[in-house]
Amino acid sequence: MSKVYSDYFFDEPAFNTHDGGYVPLEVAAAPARPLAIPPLLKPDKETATDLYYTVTAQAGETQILPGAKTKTWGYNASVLGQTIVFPVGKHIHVHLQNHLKELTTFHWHGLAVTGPYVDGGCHAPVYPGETSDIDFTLDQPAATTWLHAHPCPSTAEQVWHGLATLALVTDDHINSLPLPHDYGVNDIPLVLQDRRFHENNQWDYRADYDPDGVQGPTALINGTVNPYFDVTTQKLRLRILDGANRREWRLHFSDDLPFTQIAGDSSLLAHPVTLTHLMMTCAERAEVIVDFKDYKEGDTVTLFSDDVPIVSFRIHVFAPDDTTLPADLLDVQAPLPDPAMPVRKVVMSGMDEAVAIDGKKFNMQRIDATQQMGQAQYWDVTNTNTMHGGMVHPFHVHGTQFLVVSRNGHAPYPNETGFKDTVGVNPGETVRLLVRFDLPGVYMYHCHIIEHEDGGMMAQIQVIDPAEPNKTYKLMDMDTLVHAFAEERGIKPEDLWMAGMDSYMKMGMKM
Ligand SMILES: [Cu+2]
Repeated sequence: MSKVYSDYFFDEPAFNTHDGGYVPLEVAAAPARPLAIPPLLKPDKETATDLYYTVTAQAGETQILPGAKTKTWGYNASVLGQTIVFPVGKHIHVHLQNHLKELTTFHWHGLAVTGPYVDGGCHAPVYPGETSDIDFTLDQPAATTWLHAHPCPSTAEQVWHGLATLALVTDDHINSLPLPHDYGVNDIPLVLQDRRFHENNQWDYRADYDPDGVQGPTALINGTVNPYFDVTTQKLRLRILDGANRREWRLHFSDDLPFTQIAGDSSLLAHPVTLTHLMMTCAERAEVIVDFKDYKEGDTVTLFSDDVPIVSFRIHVFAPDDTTLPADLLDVQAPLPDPAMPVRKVVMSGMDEAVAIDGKKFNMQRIDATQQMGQAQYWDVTNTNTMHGGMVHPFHVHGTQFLVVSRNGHAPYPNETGFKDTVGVNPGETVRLLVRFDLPGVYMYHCHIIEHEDGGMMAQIQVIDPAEPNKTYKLMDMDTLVHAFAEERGIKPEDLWMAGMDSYMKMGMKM
């Protein structure tokens, strides 16, 4: 057997468990329920070349705990959403509908699509009752990506309400591999989130607000508290998303059962990696294969985060499965950077309200950097926040899939051999990335502790198509958004509370 890694790789003193404001997970008191499996979203129409979907942001109520239903938001669902499948090469059309009472945006986290409108960041609001149509054709490796709301500075609150769902990019290569492919049976999404339930089983974002990231003591997996899954195959493929606003998940199974990671955020890994422990930072994805060959009907295998059980896998009769993973999963083609190109430096600093990128808070109207389309460049991303042990900032770039080249000059972690779009950066660390954008547009890059991005730990880059070097984009501004949110809520703009605004005001800065 190949090497089995048994550590979390990240710096232990920076784990969120050491935060002053850390909210530990609690063992769920609610009765066990079957794990909710988000249904696959049915296309409106499909031809040999084109695929049409409608995605609706909507409010609803969800029976999460016994008793009162919880008021939640979702995509084509009362909470979270339906899972969307995007085959590479097909021309995809998505009709976006906003049935909420406030504006939202539809951000495709991990998709290589043009910015800033199709990408769906803050520049692409869809107002209540309105619709928008986008279309794109993907040319990227198969991956587990996701859709979430991204309206500044209310991304964190909207995701907290439930606006997050998976989008699976598929291609012929991944479909040809001997992997579990039966969605809902042996190919299982696990969206990891945490919430605090207040009176009447409701969520209260403002009551729980923390500028370093909102947490709750109750783990929700695909929106299910205390879930179990009935295992009917020897092997499971788990597509895990850290969909929490702030929480890190340190995952391990009972019996320290080893599992094999096959994919990260944006592609398969170059080679499978066998682990007993896996830490995920916000917005990261991991696909792992779990082999239950040593278990029998009636056994239960438990998935833990730290020492709290979060999912029970109840083992049933299964047929023997002796398939083996290929030693090489993906031929990772690293783009060649121009040696004359300077290394881009990006500094993530601060904590609480003081968070910033390169000493500045985000401004929607300001372009912080430019890069030529198709040209690979090294980015050195540094986390200077080392006070009290510091914290890991998960750094995300829209519109690209990058490679992790090094961490403080050393090799990246063994499970960072594929393409990624989010990377956890330890305090005092510089992570070198190799970044190439293949499409033009304006793209945001930011910390994915969502309260940090709302609080201004975000910047934007314009990717320039040499064929259209002077192209400009209409960029949203905070005044327009604040007035729209206030009008939608029927209040004066000065009475509006939105999480990120506090961080600007406490620092005496204008958004
Ligand atoms: Cu951060």
